[in-house]
Amino acid sequence: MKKALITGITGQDGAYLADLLLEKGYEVHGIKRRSSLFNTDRIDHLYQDPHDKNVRFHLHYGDLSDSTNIIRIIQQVQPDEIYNLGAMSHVKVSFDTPEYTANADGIGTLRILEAVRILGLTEKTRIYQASTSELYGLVQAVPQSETTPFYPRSPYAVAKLYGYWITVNYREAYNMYACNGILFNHESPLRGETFVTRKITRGAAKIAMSLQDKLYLGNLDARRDWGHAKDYVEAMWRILQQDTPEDFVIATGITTTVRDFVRMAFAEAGIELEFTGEGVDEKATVVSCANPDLQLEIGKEVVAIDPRYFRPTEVELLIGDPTKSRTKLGWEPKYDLPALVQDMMQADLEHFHREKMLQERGYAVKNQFE
Ligand code: NDP
Ligand code: GDR
Repeated sequence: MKKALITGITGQDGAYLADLLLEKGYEVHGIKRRSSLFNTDRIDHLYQDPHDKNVRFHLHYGDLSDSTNIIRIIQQVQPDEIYNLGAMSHVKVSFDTPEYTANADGIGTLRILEAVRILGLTEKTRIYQASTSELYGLVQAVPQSETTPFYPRSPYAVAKLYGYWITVNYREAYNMYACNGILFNHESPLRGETFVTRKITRGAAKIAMSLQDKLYLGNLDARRDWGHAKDYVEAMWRILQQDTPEDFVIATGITTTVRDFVRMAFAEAGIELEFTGEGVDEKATVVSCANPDLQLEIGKEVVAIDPRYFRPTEVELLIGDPTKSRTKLGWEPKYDLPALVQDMMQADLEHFHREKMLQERGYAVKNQFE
């Protein structure tokens, strides 16, 4: 039985990847951080009682900023594959916590590679590094492929640039099976609530349920190449099953503005929007509502701009070239953007429908921090 170790198992991708590897018959080990509240919501369905026989899912406390802990866990698990997904992954927040981001996302990658080298596991253990389309940053050429030059535009992207190159360097210097997946944005109903797609689907669902008045966003002109996380974790696994270690771009090849994502999300709830105004004065109002159960006035302003969500330096356009992954990995995404938006909206509409019923019966308190 193959053993996999996943850092960042409590995150969006960690949860989908753990599902996939368990289905494939792996023994799966994950590193979770200690937190004052439970942080395992996304993987609770995978829990196996450690007292049972043949348990194939194990969690270890740890942190990418602690080398001793990383070395000890890798020594104990002796993994065939390591998926390094742990990271401070929010681009905007990385401007607030640049040093921590460099430590976790940059040096954290080095810690994994060094642990494998120190423990003499270079021939046994294959390593996947979660690299990102944010490396391309300021547009040099489109679509972006494995050979497009990088120009990172945030402390997050700069930290990930170190992670990318140290992975390449360890592959070349020590003959390790270490690969970068340069993944473009991928989303799902498990996406963190402050990334733009999930913020939009949650906002649209809450506005439809009259649980929220307005959704405040930043740059609506930004374009992203959005896919579904379920498809992208399959690509991660395929990258580690090749004969020779290489780096791959994983993307759909289609780019869409944030504004159009907003339109599509509201349309899933039967709400048609019209955008007017420019820059910070841009807003979206309701033009029609196909669902008679929703109490939404025509003309109501439901989306506005809050400059708080602008970034000091922005990545305006991402569009990936998936040719290499399609030809060499045989990877094809199953979800297109409309299917992704539908999946996310259905989940959030269901969630907030329940939430509304609980609030109306006095069983739930509105979370003011949302
Ligand atoms: P999430 O933010 O959902 O998950 C990040 C995970 O990393 C969480 O489990 C988090 O733990 C953990 N983590 C954070 N800091 C540390 C640390 N210091 N030590 C150990 N673990 C830590 O991200 P995604 O699942 O979306 O992304 C997975 C990886 O892929 C990340 O590295 C991200 O940068 C990268 N990536 C993501 C893309 C995307 O579009 N989703 C695209 C390209 C790359 P906790 O739950 O406790 O916070
Ligand atoms: P990104 O994702 O920065 O691409 O990083 P995010 O969803 O945060 O932003 C995408 C684009 O939307 C614009 N935007 C807003 N973003 C947020 N979060 N909130 C808003 O209110 C808002 N309004 C507009 C942003 O300016 C940006 O242009 C994600 C992360 O998962 C990284 O870890 C990963 O490496 C990259 O995707 C690929």
